[in-house]
Amino acid sequence: MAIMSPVVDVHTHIYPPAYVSLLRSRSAVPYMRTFPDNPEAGERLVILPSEDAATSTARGRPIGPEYYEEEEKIKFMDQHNIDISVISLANPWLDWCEPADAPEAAKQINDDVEAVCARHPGRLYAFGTLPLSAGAPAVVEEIKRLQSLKHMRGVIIGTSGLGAGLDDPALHPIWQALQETKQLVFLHPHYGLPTSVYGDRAADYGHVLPLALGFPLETTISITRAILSGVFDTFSSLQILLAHSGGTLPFLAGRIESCIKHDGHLKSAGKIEGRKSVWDILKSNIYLDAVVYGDAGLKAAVEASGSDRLMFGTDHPFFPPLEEGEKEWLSVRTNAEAVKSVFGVKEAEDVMGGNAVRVLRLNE
Ligand code: 5CU
Repeated sequence: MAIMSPVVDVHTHIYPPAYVSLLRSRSAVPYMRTFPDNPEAGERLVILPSEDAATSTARGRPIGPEYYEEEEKIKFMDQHNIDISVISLANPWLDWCEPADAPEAAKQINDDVEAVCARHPGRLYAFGTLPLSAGAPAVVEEIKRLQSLKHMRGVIIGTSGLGAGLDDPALHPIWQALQETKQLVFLHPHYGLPTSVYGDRAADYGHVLPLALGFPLETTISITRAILSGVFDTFSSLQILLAHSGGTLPFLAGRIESCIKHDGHLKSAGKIEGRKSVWDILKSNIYLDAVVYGDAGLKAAVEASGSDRLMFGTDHPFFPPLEEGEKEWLSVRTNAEAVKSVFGVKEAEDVMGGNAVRVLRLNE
């Protein structure tokens, strides 16, 4: 009888105790707090400047134990038949942290997350957090230390890198260390696009424009800048997992490649020949999660990177059902159904877990 691969969720977040304490101690974004003049609002999480509206005591979004309690993660996994989760700190990580505080904060968060994983053997692994605001030497030190934590399988980073984006040469020692230690980089958006692009009526549409379009475009722009700057030519075995199926990279890869080939500035700088093409990079340096909520996006992803480079995810605890008490999450079902609809049995099994087990060594 064939042995089924476990179902693995590679895109699932947590705010561990050390991070929650930091958020509760702050009054500027990002922070967590209650509002005594509006107790029904409960505790709120405010992570985006646009959520920090001075006129509202119900700012941000409600935050409950599903964001920080490990038992809630396990309960969610059991309810959705997820065998293994590779948990990562949710945005905005330590991007905002004072440089002097960031190395210790990263260490505490990573130790917390490691302890959470150790309490659930075989069910939880993790991507570590980096003290990016502290600069490259501190980051490299934490990357090396992560190797001693048994459940760490890579790192999560935002699109700003050290503050100047992913085409910043100051990131090179970090790419080098990640390549050398064979740690997968999970690239995740947070900043979106400037709010002006959404127009005057954006607030009428809730969070739809920044989440549905801002996040994926942010990821697309940041990885394209990395590609254009030659990151994957210099660090040819660096591996990056892109959130939300690469934003729009799979769909736009042909256009990006064509724009490169038709660019006079790049030609005169001698940067068109001898580089890895966008298509080569998608097939040898990029993994994509399958968090794209539909067949069309998933087909673009598999066409670009191949079914062996796609991995199921949920984005838990974000996108919960709007109705209280619903046990099955629509967001999870939509992603799992798209995998079933697009792939045959063997490929679907790989995407749902087999690829993650292989790539992240979850059977060691
Ligand atoms: O709903 C949101 O804002 C988010 C977020 O902040 N991070 C994430 O991973 N998914 C949704």
